[in-house]
Amino acid sequence: MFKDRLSKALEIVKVAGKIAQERQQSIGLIEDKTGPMDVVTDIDRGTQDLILKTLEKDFPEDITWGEESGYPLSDFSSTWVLDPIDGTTNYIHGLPLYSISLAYYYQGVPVIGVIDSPSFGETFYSERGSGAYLNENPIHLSEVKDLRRSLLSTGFPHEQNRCDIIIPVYHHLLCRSQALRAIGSAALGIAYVACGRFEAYFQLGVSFYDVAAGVCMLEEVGGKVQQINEKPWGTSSRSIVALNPLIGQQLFDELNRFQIPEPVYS
Ligand code: 2AM
Ligand code: CA
Ligand code: CA
Ligand code: CA
Repeated sequence: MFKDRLSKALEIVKVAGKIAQERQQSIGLIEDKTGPMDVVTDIDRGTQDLILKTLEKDFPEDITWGEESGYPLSDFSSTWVLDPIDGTTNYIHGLPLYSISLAYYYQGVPVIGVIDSPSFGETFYSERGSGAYLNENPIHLSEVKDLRRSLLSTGFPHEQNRCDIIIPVYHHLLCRSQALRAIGSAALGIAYVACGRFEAYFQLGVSFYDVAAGVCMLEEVGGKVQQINEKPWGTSSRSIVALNPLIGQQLFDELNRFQIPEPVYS
């Protein structure tokens, strides 16, 4: 149903990914948004511009929006949602763990997800009802059934109050899983759950544009997304647990011991 949109999205995200990769050694201006923990580069803006303008030309009836658009989004009826560089901090430090994450929402549901990881030559993508793929090959969840054999992944929140809440949870899970990683790109973290590298990705303090493409992909392979308080995930959620259902109950049994409050959208 969305084949034209998926193929255009794949084409332009890969072009933008190549440019981002080439420019990583010569980024230019790095500006603080709210402070040194929250920065934006000319590459974030340039990538967003290129992708959204291309989509606007081909699909003029669609709404297009990106993290750097500078205004809120409320209409998810036929809407492209872009995170032009997910993992900007890694990107400016020369690390390969960053991605371009593009989702297309139809009637409030993310139905296309594209996550490009140019450093590794990996493009993850999905269309609702057609499965999820990594470079044309179908991907699957892992078969690990035991939390103690699970590789969990997270993103550290920037905000002091969220750190205070989540650090004891990290400590608790470190003792009950195989290991815990923070890779610095929420989109990649969820794509890695969808392809079986991680059993779960969870984070306190993310937005829909960080995770929408990953949500589409993960649901396609039978994965689940919820808020950290186990309630359903939606566009206004500010936390996410993206997981392999085989360990879902075990992980929530541990998370629920902490009664972690869902952050208020700001
Ligand atoms: P960004 O690089 O696009 O800003 C890092 O923990 C991951 O979480 C990145 O994907 C980062 O996206 C995202 N993120 C978004 N908001 C965040 C926040 N308030 N604190 C920490 N990470 C955040
Ligand atoms: Ca950002
Ligand atoms: Ca992001
Ligand atoms: Ca970003």
